[in-house]
Parts: sequence; C-alpha cells; structure tokens
Amino acid sequence: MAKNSPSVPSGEMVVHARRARQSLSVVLHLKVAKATMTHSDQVEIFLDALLAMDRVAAKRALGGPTPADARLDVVERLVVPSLERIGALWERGEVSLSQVYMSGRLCEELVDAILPPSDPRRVDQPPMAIAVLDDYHLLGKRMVYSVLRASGYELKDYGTLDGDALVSRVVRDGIVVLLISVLMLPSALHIKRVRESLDRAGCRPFILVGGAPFRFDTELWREVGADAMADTAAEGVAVVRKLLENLPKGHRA
Ligand code: B12
Repeated sequence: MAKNSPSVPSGEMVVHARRARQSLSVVLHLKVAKATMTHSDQVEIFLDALLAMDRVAAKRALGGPTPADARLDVVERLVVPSLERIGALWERGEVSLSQVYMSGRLCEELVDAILPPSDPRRVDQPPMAIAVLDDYHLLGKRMVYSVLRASGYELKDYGTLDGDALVSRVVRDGIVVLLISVLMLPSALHIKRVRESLDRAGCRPFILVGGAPFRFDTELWREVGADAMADTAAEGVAVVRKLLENLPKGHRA
C-alpha cells in the first residue's frame, strides 16, 4: 500500500484532520451559541456596544448581510428597543447625554447603511410628505421615509421644521397625506396648531402621526387632531396602504 494512501493517514494528515475537527467544532459551537442567543441577549450586546461607542461591535451585533425585506425587522427588533433603554437609563441619570447623542448618531449611520433600497415600482398615489415637527430626533422619520419608499411610495421629505413652515409647504404642495414624527411631548402638542392653521387655509390632509409620545399615550393622536397614529414604521406603511385603497379616485394625483 502506498505510504500516504487514504486508509493509512500520515502524521501530517492526522494533524490536519484534528485541526479541521477543532475548527469545525468552533464553528458549530458559535452557530449553536448564535442560535440559542435570545432576543434580549442581542439587545444587551447591541446596547453595550452603543454605550461603549464601539462602532465595530455595534455593526457586528446587527448581524451580517440581511435580505432586503428583513432589514427593517432587524432595526425594529434591535435598534428601537436599545435606544428606548438608553432613554430610560438617561432619565435615571445612569448614562450621560453624550452617550445618548453618540448612540443616536451611531444608529443613524448603521440604519442608513442597512435600510432597504427604494422600490422602482411606483404606486399610483396622491401627494404625500413627511416631516419632523419642532424636534431634532430624526431617526424615526428616516425609517418611515425609507420603508415607504421601499414599498413603492413617493413622498417629499420636509426634514425638520416649525409649524408655520410646515403649513405653508403642505398648502403649496397640495399634500393629501401628511406624516408627522415627533419624539417630545411639547412637539406633539404643536400638531394641534398645525391642524387648526391648515383648517383655516381650507386644507384637510389626512394626518398620520408617530413617535414616542403617541406610544406612551395612546389617545394623544386624537387630542392633537390627527387622523391616525402608528407605533412603528411598518405599521405606518400598513395605515398608508389601507388609506389609499379607500381614498376616492378624485384624491389621486
Ligand atoms: C437618541 C435620542 C436623542 C438624540 C437624537 C439624535 C438624532 N439625530 O435623532 C439627541 C442626543 C440629539 C437627543 C436630544 C434630546 N433629547 Co432625546 N432621545 C433620544 C432617544 C434615546 C432615542 C430616540 C430614537 O432615535 N429612537 C429610535 C427611533 C427609531 O425610534 P422612534 O423615533 O420612536 O421611531 C419609531 C416609532 O416611534 C415610529 N415613528 C416615529 N416617527 C413616526 C412617524 C410616523 C408618521 C409613523 C407612522 C411612525 C413613526 O417608527 C420608528 C420605527 O419603529 C429617546 C428615548 C426614547 N424613548 O425614544 C430620547 C428622548 C426622545 N429624548 C428626550 C429629550 C428630553 C431630549 C432633549 C430635550 C435632551 C436635552 N436636555 O437636551 C434633547 C432635545 C432635542 C430636540 N430638540 O429635539 C426625551 C423626550 C421626553 C419627552 N416626553 O418629551 C426622550 C424620550 C428621553 C427620555 N426618556 O427622557 N435625544
């Protein structure tokens, strides 16, 4: 039988086989660890990376390449709860404002990189716009904008503006569906004035609102004169889709 025949392994082959077995066992071990990692473990790891301002670890915690249709889910499951936890820690004085700020910036960067691209198949729809009102918390608006575009909707992004600027742009652009994002209670209360000014201008867009104050107080959207609220970006798309299905033809662009 030849010296290095497969049935009689040489010393070198034995070492290779042992190394291969060891690395296979490491890979399997990692896979099992990943499979058994709970959702709260994942949030914990992402949260620690944010608070340590460790960009590389934060990116790794969000996972590798994700299929386009699952990316929003990753953001909703990891980014949103982690930032909420950071907000609560800040309220209790357990993290600094700079940590809140850097976590927000880091998330903006990571979320921008993974949100799904826009869908070229456009939907037949009336003019729509999204804005952040009197508030500099921009991440929620960015997610809603991106996920609507990924679902084939076209909408204007007004960025952050105050009530008067918002009203004049809505009137000028003949907006039929207006999405407003706010994260602070005083900003949420300003929506009431926006609605009143629009009424005075004879403009009655459908107003869909979202953001933390509406999740804390589930009746607030009615009090500020909105037509609907949604808890998440994905829910926002569902509300828009349903609204447009039921909209009389005359309202379409
Ligand atoms: C990151 C952060 C910041 C960052 C913002 C960075 C940035 N560029 O966005 C910085 C450091 C700048 C910041 C500043 C401040 N912040 Co701050 N911040 C946060 C924090 C921790 C996370 C916010 C966030 O980005 N969440 C992740 C995003 C994706 O979630 P989201 O916006 O809620 O969006 C989701 C849904 O709500 C929904 N959604 C959002 N908008 C819309 C709109 C529509 C139409 C739809 C359908 C859905 C929808 O979809 C999104 C995805 O599911 C929150 C804590 C919290 N509980 O929210 C505090 C928080 C919002 N901040 C707060 C405060 C007080 C401030 C400051 C006043 C602090 C200060 N003393 O200076 C300033 C004010 C800045 C300003 N004028 O706007 C308070 C607000 C309290 C209140 N009730 O009014 C919070 C709640 C913290 C707390 N617990 O006290 N903040």
